[in-house]
Amino acid sequence: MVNALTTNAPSGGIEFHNVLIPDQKDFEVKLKPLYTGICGTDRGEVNGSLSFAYNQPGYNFLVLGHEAVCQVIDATENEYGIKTGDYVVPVVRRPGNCVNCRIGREDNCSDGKKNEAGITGLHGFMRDYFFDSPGNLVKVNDRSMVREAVLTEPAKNVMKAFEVFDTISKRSIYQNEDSTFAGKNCLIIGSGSEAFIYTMMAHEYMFNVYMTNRHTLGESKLSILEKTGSIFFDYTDNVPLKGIDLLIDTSGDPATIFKFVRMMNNNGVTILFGTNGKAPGTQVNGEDIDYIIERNICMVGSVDGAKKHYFDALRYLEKWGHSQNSVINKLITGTYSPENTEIFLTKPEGEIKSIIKW
Ligand code: DN4
Ligand code: BGC
Ligand code: ZN
Repeated sequence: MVNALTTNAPSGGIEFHNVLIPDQKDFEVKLKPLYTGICGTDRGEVNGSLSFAYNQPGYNFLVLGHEAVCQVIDATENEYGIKTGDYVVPVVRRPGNCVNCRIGREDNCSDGKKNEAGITGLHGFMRDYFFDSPGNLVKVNDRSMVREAVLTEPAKNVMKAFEVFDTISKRSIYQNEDSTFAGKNCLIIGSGSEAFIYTMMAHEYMFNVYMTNRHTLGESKLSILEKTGSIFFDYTDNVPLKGIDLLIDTSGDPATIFKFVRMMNNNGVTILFGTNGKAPGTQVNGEDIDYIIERNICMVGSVDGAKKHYFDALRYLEKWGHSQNSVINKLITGTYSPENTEIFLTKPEGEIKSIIKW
């Protein structure tokens, strides 16, 4: 028996209780989650709006949790060098049999037959302990960053999305004559944890970075954003930029996305990342299509990330965490106990990332 936070996917609900999950001792490593993060995906599962979530076969519940940092409490010798006492981040996706899954790119799974811990068909990490295979673990070397390492999972999505951006921007000469992106505009729609991580990565590319939402932000979020060197605007009030070179959406709201697609510069890239199956539609007319075609604008979806993106994410988090104006620890805006299931139902004021301490 193990204490766990569970839902019944895809209909939803949330419970913290003692459940029976036989130990998988054939997996060499026993793990104790230290912190797990809560994101839009978990809330979608709990409120029943994440239609693609499903329980682990053989169970009438699903243990939640795909963002975690764990301590290894028991490991047998393994080729990955994962040892008892190590701090690790478990990967979310587990490969199926398609060609992308077989080459370690289950983030690009071709037939949808992969699993995602805590989301699709596999128990997640929000429980007292679980067993896993060492190949599914990414080691956190910087012990001063163990709490912040809970951001590795959301950050790996951002690393993958920028890899997609790199690939697409090879279509034409996209950078400046001096080979940088300096002076080009990146706009990020939404202001949750993924949006904040996107702003930091966009600065690595030397973009002018803007964030927008349909309302203004509280003082603390604004001050964190300002420290990253980014500019916030409430688009219902005014839009202070003229052209957009890289548009990243974390809202999943079609009307907002198309409002800004119509401001894209030639050869611009729009990355669709936010999911909101319940968002109302918007009208797209022939002029919008002409606008996209005539400017070679690319709209691309990006989901998940591969194991290498977890390593990239950890490297950037360490770099940002040790920088002079670091805001990394401020991205964690609240730490809760697993008994407090209300946190899944209502977003706390000013939330960037809420985490659970186990
Ligand atoms: P989140 O914290 O719920 O962020 C969503 C943000 O979008 C919030 O700041 C919302 O504002 C904002 N928003 C909603 N509607 C609008 C609108 N019409 N105009 C402007 N902003 C709006 O979630 P998260 O940061 O954890 O994740 C962002 C999104 O990406 C979610 O939809 C996730 O499901 C999705 N996601 C995708 C992947 C992937 O593709 C990975 C992780 C997450 P407010 O609520 O603050 O007002 O791999
Ligand atoms: C996770 C991704 C996952 C996606 C869709 C996100 O919250 O970070 O790894 O692929 O949800 O299920
Ligand atoms: Zn997540």
